[in-house]
Amino acid sequence: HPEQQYLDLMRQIWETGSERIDRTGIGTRSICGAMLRFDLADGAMPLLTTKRVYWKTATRELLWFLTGSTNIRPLVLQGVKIWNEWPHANYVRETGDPIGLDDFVARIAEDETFANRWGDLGPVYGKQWVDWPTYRYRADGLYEKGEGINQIAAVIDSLRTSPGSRRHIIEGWNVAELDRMALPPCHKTYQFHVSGEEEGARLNCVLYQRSCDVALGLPFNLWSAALLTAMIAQQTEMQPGELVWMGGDVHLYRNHAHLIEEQLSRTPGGHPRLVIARRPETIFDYRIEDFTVHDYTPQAPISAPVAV
Ligand code: DHF
Ligand code: TMP
Repeated sequence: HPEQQYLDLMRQIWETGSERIDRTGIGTRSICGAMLRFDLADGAMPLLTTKRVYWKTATRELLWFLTGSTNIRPLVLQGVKIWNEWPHANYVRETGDPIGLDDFVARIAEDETFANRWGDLGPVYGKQWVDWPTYRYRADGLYEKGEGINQIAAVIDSLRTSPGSRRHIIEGWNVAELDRMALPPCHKTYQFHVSGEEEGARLNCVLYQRSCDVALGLPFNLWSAALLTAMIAQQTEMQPGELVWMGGDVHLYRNHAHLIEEQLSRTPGGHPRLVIARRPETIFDYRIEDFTVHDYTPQAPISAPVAV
């Protein structure tokens, strides 16, 4: 079963990873470098079955990236909680107001002005993907803001016009803006690759993830990368090919022991398959209702705290 790769990686890190004190102070076991490969043919998805993965939440996050938004408010209004901790921590740190997470999130939902000021994550994925900033140098040596680059639209364009190119890249790691981001991008580089020709063309994707929380983040990251590949394949009239995932610092947090022990005792089952109901005009026109997953009967969810 393709999911066995994930479980093997989890076991390997838990049994052989080196212990380190990380930025969050929780502590991890970590290995350097890992690779997973998944065949996406016929809608096959790397959606874990050994615990329930909230794929609609991950999908809403991906659609939010594609809007270019970096503010958590649109997510909050859809009930998506996965980015709430970072603006909350920032607010408490900057204002000294000891407001709890739930009250902070309620305020983001109710008060748009407050959300504009405190709900933003800085120039993270959404900004870099669809509006990477540029600068135009003037004759006098000063520079002014140029037009932003839509990397998503550019990749779709380059896949259509020169499928054989080795430059189909979406990059999140904008070095000049890292210090303004709540978190520098983890899933930072996507590269697309076309194999086969004409009707048989398949769209493959390599994702490089510099830092990977294997228990909480990776299940979402695999789903989203496969979904983005399927969407771009649909837009460019290709079939989804293979997803190759590569990790840099690949780790498990020490306080995820219960999740890890439980998940490693389970056996994968079933082959979840993605169906996209219609072909929207552009990559920016997908809606959550467009996606369904067949043959997904996961085992029980296993919750664990996210390290902030
Ligand atoms: N920090 C850390 N330490 N790990 C992460 O995975 C992470 N991911 C971020 C931001 N910062 C991060 C964004 N993505 C969850 C999943 C993905 C995610 C953030 C959080 C998460 O908590 N998942 C739970 C609950 C899902 C839900 O409530 O909908 C899960 O069980 O999958
Ligand atoms: P870092 O910036 O110190 O590497 O911390 C980021 C943490 O978040 C790290 O544990 C990796 C994890 N993470 C993921 O695994 N996937 C994601 O999509 C995001 C945003 C974070």
